Amino acid sequence: MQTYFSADHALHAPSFELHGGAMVEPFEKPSRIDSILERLASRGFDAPRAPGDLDMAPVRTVHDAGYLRFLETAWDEWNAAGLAGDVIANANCARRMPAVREPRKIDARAAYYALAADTAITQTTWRAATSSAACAVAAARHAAAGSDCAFALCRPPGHHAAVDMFGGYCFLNNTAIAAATFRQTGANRIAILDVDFHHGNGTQDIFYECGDTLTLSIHGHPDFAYPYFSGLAEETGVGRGEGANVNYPLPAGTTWSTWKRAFESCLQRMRSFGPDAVLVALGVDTFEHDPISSFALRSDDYLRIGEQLGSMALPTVFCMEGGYALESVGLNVVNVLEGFLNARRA
Ligand code: SP5
Ligand code: ZN
Repeated sequence: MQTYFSADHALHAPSFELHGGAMVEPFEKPSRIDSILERLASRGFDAPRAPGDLDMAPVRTVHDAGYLRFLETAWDEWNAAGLAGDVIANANCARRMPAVREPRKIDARAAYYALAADTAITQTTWRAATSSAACAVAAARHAAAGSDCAFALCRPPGHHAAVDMFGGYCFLNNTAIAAATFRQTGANRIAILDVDFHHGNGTQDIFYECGDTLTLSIHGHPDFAYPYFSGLAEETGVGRGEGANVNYPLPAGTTWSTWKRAFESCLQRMRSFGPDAVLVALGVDTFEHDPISSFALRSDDYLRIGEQLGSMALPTVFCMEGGYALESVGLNVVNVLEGFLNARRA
């Protein structure tokens, strides 16, 4: 399994995160990646390859043009306006506000494009976000070119990034960009399975009216879990996308036996959809010791996830999402990949 990885991920390293009424060290930080790289090496995986420069064509099919302009220039404009530190929204479009459109001033535009205040944009965030998406593009190309599978070690993550919103530590939706890349190579039907603890609201948003992309997400119920305002089972898609979005909101404390039932239902839905390729939004913040999440999967459970995905026998690209238990994130991620390869070899 080839890994794609860019050292430029480390260019995104905000100095704080607003969390539970305090400014804390961000949970989503560069050292998460070191733990995964170390584990890949110690388990004998091929050395990671750097992706080339990001091809913006698939990105433009996924994200709004004004949003991309904003992301690229936000910090410079913020700084030029004399604002302190990094770009962080202190307002959002909220219920019944009638003037939802892009305003003019940079702090107002940050509020327009942000879905939450947990995510800051630094001077070099754009470079990190594009390097992350480039890993997803390179992995999709590698899998489409006949190697069948690849691991995009994306950072920052992507699944909360919607057509025109950033937040949840995400800026560009890497799995959606990988799907657009697969489409450039002729794949038509694509399944995106999101196993991160948090609902993949961005991926759902991007493909909500699309019937050729099956989006599935297993996550903490929005009654208690971020991002709170999406992820219910009744969100099934609209128009041509009706029936092509599937949500599995699960209770706090969910262990393998419950999680596995939702997962097997996903695999069943994917089989009947008949995808040409599978993308996995691989978050391991479902781990029992994750500091910001509340499921209780164990390290061995990730082997089982990988095995079942491998048994689907479809071109598969894994894109890294969340997972914040630094001491175990490498083990858990690599367990998924090893389980996958074991099933493929069997
Ligand atoms: C990619 C990804 O995993 N993004 C997650 C973003 C979550 N940001 C806000 C989390 C708020 C969690 N509060 C939980 C309190 C636990 N003590
Ligand atoms: Zn997550």
